[in-house]
Amino acid sequence: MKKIFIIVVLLAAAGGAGYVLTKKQPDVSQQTNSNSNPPPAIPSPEGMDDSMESVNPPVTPVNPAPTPPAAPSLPPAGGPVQDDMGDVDVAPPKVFNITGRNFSFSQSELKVKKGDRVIINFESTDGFHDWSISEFSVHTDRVGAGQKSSVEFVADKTGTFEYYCSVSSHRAAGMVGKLIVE
Ligand SMILES: [Cu+2]
Repeated sequence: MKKIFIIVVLLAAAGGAGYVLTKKQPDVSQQTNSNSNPPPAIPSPEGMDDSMESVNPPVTPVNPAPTPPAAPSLPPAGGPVQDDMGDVDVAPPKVFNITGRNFSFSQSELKVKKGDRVIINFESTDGFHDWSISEFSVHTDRVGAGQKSSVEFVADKTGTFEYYCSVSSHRAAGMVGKLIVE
């Protein structure tokens, strides 16, 4: 009984070992392949000397770096130039489109700021009228129904001023409005 048991154990062991060996072989070959890679890496340390030498030259480029800080100072210099342009010439005028008829204006109150350039685009829709304001010595042409006339002036003083139609007794008839300069 013992002999048979031992034989069975040996056969099983041999079969198991053979199975393990066949399974391991491919693994071993793969490991050897991966192990063969490191050797080529050995020459790289020799290349290290070359790379080390090349590292030294880059030290000089580091000095030019301080120049960029000088660049940021330039944009502030450009800023004031834009401000000068914006303040003087670019301020848009205040434009009002007003119509007149017997006997009123389409708007009875206009508001602007002192120093504003004011443009009045006046059109008569009914009758013969104009748009006048004595304090600024300006008025549009007198125009009939369907006709237009414009006038431009600078509101160079503050206050509330009456604009009116200067034709006949239209002002007394109520063809008036208020220009408020703040
Ligand atoms: Cu009128």
